[in-house]
Amino acid sequence: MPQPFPPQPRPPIIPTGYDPAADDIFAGVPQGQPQKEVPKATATIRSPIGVQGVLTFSQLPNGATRITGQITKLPSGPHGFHIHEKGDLRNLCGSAGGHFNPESKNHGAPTDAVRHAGDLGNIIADENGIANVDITDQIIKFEGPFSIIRRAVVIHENADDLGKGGDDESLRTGKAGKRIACAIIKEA
Ligand SMILES: [Cu+2]
Ligand SMILES: [Zn+2]
Repeated sequence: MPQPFPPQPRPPIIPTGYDPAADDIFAGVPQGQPQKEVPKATATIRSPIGVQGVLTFSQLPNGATRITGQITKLPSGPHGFHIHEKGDLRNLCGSAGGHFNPESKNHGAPTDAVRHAGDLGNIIADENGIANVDITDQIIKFEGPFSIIRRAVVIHENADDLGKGGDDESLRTGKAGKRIACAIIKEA
């Protein structure tokens, strides 16, 4: 009778890269304290047709900008929502100039690579005319060439077509129609 092979002793399994000296790297680092967003600016929306609200612009730990707030007394439905170039609200927001566009690009959606820095898409008012705004954007900043400080935030009468309207005007403005409310973005 042949003898079965005797069981071989197994070598101990040592994960590669394990270094006992490196297993306490979190000592002394405060745990469970998420970094907070920092409020940087506010804009108090006003309008000849009664649209109003306060927007807060904050900087997130990853460098993105978050815009939150509630706008009331809007016509229900979507409304183009942009940063315009100049902090000048005269002529019913007309003096605020065009969309903030430091790179001379075409108009687009906030998620497009080709967009104006000021292109923040649409806000949507419910049947009671209330829009709860919560937008996080990677492009607009609080300093440098993409700074929105002392520029204008503008709400339009109609929906922004996000540059998909198929004509030149869509690539310039999104054809969102009249400006119905605006505010200057002021450092908090
Ligand atoms: Cu606009
Ligand atoms: Zn635009």
